[in-house]
Amino acid sequence: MTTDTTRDYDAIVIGAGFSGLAILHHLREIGLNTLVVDGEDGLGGTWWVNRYPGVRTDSEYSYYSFSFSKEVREEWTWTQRYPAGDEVLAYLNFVADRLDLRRDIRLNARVDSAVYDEDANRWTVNFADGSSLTTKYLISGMGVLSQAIYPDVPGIDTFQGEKYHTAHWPRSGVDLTGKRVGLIGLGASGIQLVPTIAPEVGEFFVFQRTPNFVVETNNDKVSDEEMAWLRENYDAVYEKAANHPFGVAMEPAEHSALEVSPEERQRIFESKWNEGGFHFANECFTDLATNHEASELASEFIRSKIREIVKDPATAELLSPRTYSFNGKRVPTGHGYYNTFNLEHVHLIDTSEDAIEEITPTGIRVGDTEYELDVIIFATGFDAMTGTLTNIDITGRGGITLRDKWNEEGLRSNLGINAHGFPNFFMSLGPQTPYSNLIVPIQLGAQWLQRALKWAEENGVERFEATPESEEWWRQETERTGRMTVMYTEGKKAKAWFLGENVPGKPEEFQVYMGGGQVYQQHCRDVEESGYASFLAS
Ligand code: N01
Repeated sequence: MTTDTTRDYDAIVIGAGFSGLAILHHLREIGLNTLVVDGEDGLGGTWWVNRYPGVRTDSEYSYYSFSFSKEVREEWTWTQRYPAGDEVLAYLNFVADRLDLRRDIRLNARVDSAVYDEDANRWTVNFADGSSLTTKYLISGMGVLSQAIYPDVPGIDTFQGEKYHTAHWPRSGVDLTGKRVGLIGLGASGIQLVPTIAPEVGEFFVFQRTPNFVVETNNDKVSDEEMAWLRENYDAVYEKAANHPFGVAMEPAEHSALEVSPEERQRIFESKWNEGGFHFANECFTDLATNHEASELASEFIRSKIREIVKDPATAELLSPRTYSFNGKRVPTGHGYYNTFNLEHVHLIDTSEDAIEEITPTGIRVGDTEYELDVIIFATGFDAMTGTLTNIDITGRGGITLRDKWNEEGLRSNLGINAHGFPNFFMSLGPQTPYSNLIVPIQLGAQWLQRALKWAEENGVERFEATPESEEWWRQETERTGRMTVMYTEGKKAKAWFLGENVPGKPEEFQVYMGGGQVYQQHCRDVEESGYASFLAS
């Protein structure tokens, strides 16, 4: 990196993924001298880093993209309904080229820390190579699922075979042909990996602690006609996604699952199951995420599908969640997932009661049984939402880091955008932002920030910072809405990252806002219309 340490920027954005690109474009439009920095040697953020076999979107192509650039909309062509990782990465590179973003992106520039200087009202950003830069506005676009974690299992470092984490998959690929492979982790990542690598591995041991409700996508090619239609209707599609609680361009359901006849319910479940993916989660009924009884009906439907697909009844039962109901965890999409367990060399190992006790030099031990392995794959997830922000020292006023603040006060932010004590520090997809197709809050967040900073610059506002009252309000609102969902069903609560429960020692708090993306956007507009009243603007 050829960092010029004398340079002072108007804005520095950490992270060159969807967030970094959108923010760079929007801040340039208002004349701010903006630099995006990223520790990796390629742009793309999540899509650059997550290269495991089978990685792809679980939102559909039509709304998994920016809508703000007419050029990009006109010239880019998606080929699959659920684009693979390579295709999304190619899209992001296309965006960077088409919008001429590269000249303000520095790669191989890993940020170690950032410190606010109150007297100068400047942030100093310190890089791993010892260099530093200063900026008025510091913006995190570091991603919500970027800080990978490994399981807390003894002996993890003793394994003598090959070890991979899905989030750090070698770019050169891995030859698994004929090998004895063990997989730990069956969230969205593991579930995409399973059917993709199963055909090539010799023996496949899939260690499952908690089963998931997987909705199959029925992925398909995007036709020329579909792409032409999308180009004509981009704004309407985007508008629909922006008005949807989960940021997907789908029709809101009209009825409760409890108010229709069993026959009608079955018909609707079947038709949305066949449409695939999140259509099932979002379009069947209004209350599959908020009413336990309704969600149990959907759960039973999926369990019946698992029994239909998986030939061995004992395996089908093991794959069927019983301790929580549908939507109680983030729903993963499948690409032949359940069918994979019909292959003779694929073995599902239940670790729900007999936990993985140890990783040995030669394999994984569960109870008295040791599974000898050549390769162990960890798909064990992330320290979500806060991990990237607390893993480096972001030091605000009075020498307090974000990590210290959240450890001492609990998770606090104003709409996930900014935290008290951290003037002019903004977060794209900060904690307490919506649980959603993330492209929507990324784009709308970049546009909100553009207007807020334009207002600040035009009105001589030098410091922009959340009030303590706004943080308290948003903390309560995030908890209140989260607890209204089936994620929080008493006695049936799943252990999941959106409550922080996948990281030992992390307090149980809603990491994401569950009150709906469209409600969240209304709150953001209200703040703007109030002249940013919930921010200390001085
Ligand atoms: O991680 P996860 P992920 N012993 O935290 C298991 C997004 N995403 O990387 O459930 C045994 O969901 C753990 O078991 P349990 C998406 O938002 C999107 O898969 O705690 N198992 C679980 O099965 C997603 O939600 C896409 O019992 C252990 C797994 O590891 C988020 O990223 C694709 C264990 C972790 O699952 C995270 O998904 C991929 C142990 N000691 C990801 N420790 C798209 O499609 C952990 N586990 C766009």
